[in-house]
Amino acid sequence: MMATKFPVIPAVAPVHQPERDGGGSVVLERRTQKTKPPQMYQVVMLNDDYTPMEFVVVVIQEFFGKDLEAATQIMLKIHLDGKGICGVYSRDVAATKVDQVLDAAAKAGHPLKCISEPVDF
Ligand code: TYC
Repeated sequence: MMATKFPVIPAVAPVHQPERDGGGSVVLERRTQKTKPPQMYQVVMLNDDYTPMEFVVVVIQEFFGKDLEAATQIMLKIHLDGKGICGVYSRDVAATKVDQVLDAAAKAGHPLKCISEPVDF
């Protein structure tokens, strides 16, 4: 006996098919980017009239990983402009750097201050 020629209809239709671009390639669906890079924080050191320059240079070397020359340049910028950026970090690391600087300054009896703030503040 001959098979009947009824069209075969799938019981469940596919929900999504990748689009074809006509050239034999599969075009993946474009999705909008959902993740942003994390906000970064800059540690800003403030000038004062009392903290010795040498102490500031040592602190910048010790806590911000700068060599003597780079630390001296940052210190002089702070001295001349009133403030300067010592480094840029994730929020937690920046907060730890601020704590370390304030702690070292307080222990040495200097009024040196620094803050962290979002980059593009
Ligand atoms: N202005 C200070 C002085 O003349 C030096 C200094 C530099 C202090 C940078 C703080 O963040 C500072 N001794």
